[in-house]
Order: sequence, then structure tokens, then C-alpha cells
Amino acid sequence: DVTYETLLAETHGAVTLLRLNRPNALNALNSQVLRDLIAAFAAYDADESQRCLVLTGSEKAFAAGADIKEMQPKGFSAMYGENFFAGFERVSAARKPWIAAVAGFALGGGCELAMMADYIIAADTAQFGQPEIKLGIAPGMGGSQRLTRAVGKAKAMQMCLTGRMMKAEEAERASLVAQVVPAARLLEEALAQAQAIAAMAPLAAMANKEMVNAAFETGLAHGLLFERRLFNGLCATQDKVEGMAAFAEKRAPQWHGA
Ligand code: CO8
Repeated sequence: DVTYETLLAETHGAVTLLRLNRPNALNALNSQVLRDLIAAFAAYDADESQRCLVLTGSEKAFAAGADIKEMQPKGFSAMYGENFFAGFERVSAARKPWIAAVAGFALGGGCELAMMADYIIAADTAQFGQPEIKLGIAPGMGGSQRLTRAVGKAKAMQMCLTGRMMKAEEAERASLVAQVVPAARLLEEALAQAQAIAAMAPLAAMANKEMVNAAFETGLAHGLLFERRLFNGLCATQDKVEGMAAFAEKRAPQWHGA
């Protein structure tokens, strides 16, 4: 298992588990966390033995936002000039599937990081929010866009303008999270789902992810065409032949990843 300064990484068979690990700052995201996350996600995407990833935090906080103390001295020139926090796109651009397992606070950049996941599983203790307005700023890692796409304008606007937090149960009702589970079972449940995904044909997993994501980038006609092209493409894989043969023969498939 690799060690990062701000991240604990373990492998559980074909599943990578990453835990944000800055307990003294409620996992606030600073430049080091960003570097560690980019490295860990690059390693995951490149490692053929790894088929799904779970990103989690602590019981108290997934992440309480970007690190306010690091941002405090930075004005426009520094933020724009350094392209501060550039590179987070590489986390959202992971080609392979990943799940955010959120307990406690997911605020500001923490909420935005969770929303970069393919989906979120929340503990019943989870609280989501975009409280940036209280600091005289606004979301900067995708929150205004991804939250609005997830929960719609009314709730996104209310959360961004008032900075209020949304608890797990409401987050599930509002489709921000796929599922809420008791806090004690969060990791077990996320890892079980990740193992199930990891056991699927890997090209099919990437294609499923890619086509659902295309729904956010295209109109319906192009999205449907994109889906059909990928679908037809998958029909040229060995794993399609194997998957259908295994079904017909009432046995478990043996994936080739090809
Ligand atoms: N940054 C830095 N340190 C933090 C942060 C943070 N976001 N959140 C908590 N901490 C630190 C606290 O300062 C405290 O440290 P210390 O013990 O040294 O004083 C420690 O973590 C524990 O925190 P609290 O004592 O405050 O714990 P509480 O349980 O009392 O409160 C809260 C928990 C409610 C979560 C509270 O900590 C809080 O409000 N945190 C800030 C939440 C916030 O405003 N987040 C948004 C930050 S802005 C942002 O994320 C912008 C993202 C876009 C960046 C784009 C760049 C291009």
C-alpha cells in the first residue's frame, strides 16, 4: 500500500480505498491534498489490477472544504496566476469508476469533491453544503454546476445563497446521493458495491460511466447516438461474447478485459 502525506491508500483486492487524512483540519483540502489525490487517482487509473475506487474521509468529516487558511492570503493575481487548485479536473476525469463514501461534513470543496464521484453513498450523519458565501466567496470547484444538476435550481440556489447544510436524508430525496446507510455500515456498504462493480467487465464499466456522464454534456439526440455508438462498440469485445455465453450456459462469466 502506498503512503501519501494526506491520504491513506489501501487495496482490497481489485478495489482501491482512499481515506482523506488531515484529522486536525477536518480534512480541509489544501495543495498537498490536491497533489496526493491527483497522484492516487492517476495510479488507480493506470493500474490494471484495480477496477473500482472508494474515496472516504473520517467519521466527522469527508472534507470541510478547501483550506481556508491556505486561501486567506491569496488575492486574484495569486489565484489566477497560479491557477490555484487546477488539476482537480483530473479527479473528475478518472476513466474508471469511483464512489464517494461520505460521513459527517462535506462542505464547500468537500461537497464539490464528493460530487465529482460517479455517485455518493452517504452515512446518516452526512451533511452537505456550499457555505462559501459566508466567506465572501462562491463555489470554485464545480459546486454551482454539479449541485444544480443534481438537486435542481431551487435547492442549489437556496444552499448557495444561505450557506445552509443539507442532511443525508434530504440529500437522498433530492438525488444528491444514491443511498443513505447507517454510519457504522458506510465503509462496508461502499466497499461491497465497489467490489460488485470491480467484478464487472472493465470495458463495460468504463463505457457505462462514459455514457451516463454524456447525459450532462449533450442534447438528447446526440446523447442517444453516443450511447448507441458505445453500445455497438462493446458488441465487438470478447467480454460481450463471454457475458452472453455465460448467461446462456448458466455459469459465471470469466472476463478478459478485452
Ligand atoms: N479550512 C481550514 N481549516 C478548517 C476548515 C477549512 N475549510 N474547516 C475546519 N478547519 C479546521 C478548524 O480551523 C479547526 O482547526 P483548529 O483546531 O486549528 O482551530 C479544525 O479544523 C476543527 O474545526 P472546528 O473547530 O471549526 O470544528 P467544529 O466541529 O466546531 O465545526 C465546521 C465544524 C462547521 C465544519 C467548521 O469547521 C466550519 O465551518 N468549517 C469551514 C467550512 C467552510 O466554510 N467550508 C468552505 C471553505 S471554502 C471552499 O471550500 C471553496 C472551494 C473552492 C476552491 C476553489 C479554488 C480554485
